Amino acid sequence: MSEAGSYVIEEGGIGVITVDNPPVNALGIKTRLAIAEGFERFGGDDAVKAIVLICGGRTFFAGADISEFGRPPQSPVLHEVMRIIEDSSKPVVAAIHGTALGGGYELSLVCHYRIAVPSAMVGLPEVNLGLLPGAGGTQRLPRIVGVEAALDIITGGKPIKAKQALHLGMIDALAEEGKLREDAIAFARRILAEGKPLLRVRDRNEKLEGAKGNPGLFDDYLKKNARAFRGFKAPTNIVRAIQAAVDTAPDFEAGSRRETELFRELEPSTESQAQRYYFFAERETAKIPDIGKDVPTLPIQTVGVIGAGTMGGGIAMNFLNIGVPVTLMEMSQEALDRGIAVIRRNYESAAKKGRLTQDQVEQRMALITPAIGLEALSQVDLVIEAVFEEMGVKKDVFAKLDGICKQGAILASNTSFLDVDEIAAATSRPEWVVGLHFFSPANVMRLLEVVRGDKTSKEVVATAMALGKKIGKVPVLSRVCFGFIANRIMAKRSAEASAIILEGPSPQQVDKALYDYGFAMGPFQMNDLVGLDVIGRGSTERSVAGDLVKLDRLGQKKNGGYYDYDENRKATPSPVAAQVIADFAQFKGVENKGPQSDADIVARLLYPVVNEGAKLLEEGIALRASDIDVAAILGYNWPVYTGGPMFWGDTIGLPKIVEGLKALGIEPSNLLLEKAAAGTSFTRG
Ligand code: T1G
Repeated sequence: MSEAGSYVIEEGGIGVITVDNPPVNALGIKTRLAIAEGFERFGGDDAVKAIVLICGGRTFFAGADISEFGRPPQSPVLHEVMRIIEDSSKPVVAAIHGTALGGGYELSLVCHYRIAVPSAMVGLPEVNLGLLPGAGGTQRLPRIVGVEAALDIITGGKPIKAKQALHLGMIDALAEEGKLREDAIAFARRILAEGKPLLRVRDRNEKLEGAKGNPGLFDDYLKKNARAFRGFKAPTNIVRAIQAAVDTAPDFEAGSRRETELFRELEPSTESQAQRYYFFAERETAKIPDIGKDVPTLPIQTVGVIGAGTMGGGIAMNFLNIGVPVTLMEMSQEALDRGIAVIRRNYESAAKKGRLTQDQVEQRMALITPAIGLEALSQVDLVIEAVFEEMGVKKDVFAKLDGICKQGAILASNTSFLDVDEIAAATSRPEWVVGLHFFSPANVMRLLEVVRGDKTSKEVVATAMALGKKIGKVPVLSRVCFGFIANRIMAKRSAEASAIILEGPSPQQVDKALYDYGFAMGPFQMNDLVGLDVIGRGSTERSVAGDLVKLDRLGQKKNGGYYDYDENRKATPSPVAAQVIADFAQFKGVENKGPQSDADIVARLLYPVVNEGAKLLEEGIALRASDIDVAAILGYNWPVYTGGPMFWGDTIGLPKIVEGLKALGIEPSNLLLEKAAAGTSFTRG
């Protein structure tokens, strides 16, 4: 008897196979054995006329077991199990709840029918793992939804709600919420009563006909999506696998062989290893060694946000989105009105794009209590301060909050760099003070750095981490240091970028090298976008950016910056900026070393980031290397197919990183030296 399977024959000869393998019924060996046993039992039993395949727990099969990749396969492998189902002479109905994803949805496609509850979602997200649906998804889905829809669904990798899936034909019927088992059994009975011949998805070829003899369709699709697919291998292989389905139809096996070839190209690739690593890394961040599930989290039913500017407004939206009332506080009515108008504008534009209904916009806006003065925050459960980034201002605010807020309120600062312990010391309740560092735009960026002060209590940390997940963020725990995790390591990239352009490489060459590495844009394009007056704010030291600002060159918004811009904001190299850089290099006494290769530029800018990450681990600021990778990927769009700085450093090889740092005159951290010497890694176990 399989550990994860149970088998019951219901009235009318409906054999129900129930698989329950927490947490998500991933198609690991236990799950596969349970399915195989069920078909073993019911296949040969004349009392069974039809079969329902359903899962216990929170979801239908959520895909292949990602942790099994790269390990020797254990029989029965997924393909064997799917063959057993697809060869069934009895109708098989997949009963779907939760998220039937990847191999889970592919497994439902070898069943004859699919029924789902309205809250269910289905999809083929393998592209997010640098893979393609390797269990027939690229061959069967186009046979159901057509080629164009299949191209979007599989390269997009997003889950699809049951109602939309029904419309597309990805499922055949909707069950009543909470009555999946009964409705699936009733559906099976109806199928028997109708007595229709069994039709397998693999034998349906009519939807492929239109694309036959139109190879241009696939090349055009890749061209149209070149920007989105840039640097990723999987999307191209997905398109070619779907093309193979069209070219080989009706020979399903031929298409399936091509799919397997294209899958096998991806599985061992560094990109896919990096994206599979990242999948688990994102889920690891919430695990804090000294704070177990026994530490209670505190109820957060009301929130106060101080500051209704860009950050404060964005922060407030996170809580409004999950139905938590927010007291939004400013010092002047004009600032408050402006902030609330921006929040409304954001929601209205989401409604225009169909992401929200007008009712939802109004419901969220109704949750805002505008307020002038801190006294309005006396009863909230959590206060998040998003005022000017200056220690004196912060300490003054927290000292006042200490006298106003109820006992048991959490006092959080959204500071990006400053010392949370020093802020906490301005209160009589440092154990209730924590950093909640949002990244701008705060209602969009998924990274939330939770900064744990020396005195922050475990309950407050646990509550902050859980709240981060509740508002749809990925919470990464940081101890106190200047810049915490993401800003601190990426400041190294900025510093090296500012230094290297004094030695010869132009801003455009540096930006191109990092763009080709995989960043959405390079540091100088970014600086021009943010604004050179903002970048240099607070710094008294002379810099190229400062010299450009003196010429009233503020970046894209005014007169150009490192680049010149035409009326369409198209960037071109700037002779003025080149002269400013040359003058500054002379002022600093830096000699021009002539041209450098893109590889040298990448090493110069990114090896120091790896080194700084190693220091974060040495100093105990970050809990684990993968947290640093999550922070860089989510906070700075570090290309996910490299795995992030630490995974990438391991890919390059730590001895090479050490050698490169020394050649740059940069002292490698002790931990980096130790690992390089020992031949160990940060992220490879
Ligand atoms: N394999 C192994 N473990 C998995 C897993 C999977 N597919 N999915 C989730 N987990 C673990 C996860 O690590 C966490 O563990 C726990 O389950 C809860 O996950 C052949 C090749 C299903 C929407 O890509 O999208 O099929 O931290 O925190 O927020 O073509 O998990 O508790 O120890 O994410 O409720 C394709 C991946 C695989 C789906 C649930 N499938 N999973 O979200 O919980 S490749 C996927 C998810 C494949 C075939 C191809 C989500 C979820 P722990 P969670 P959640």
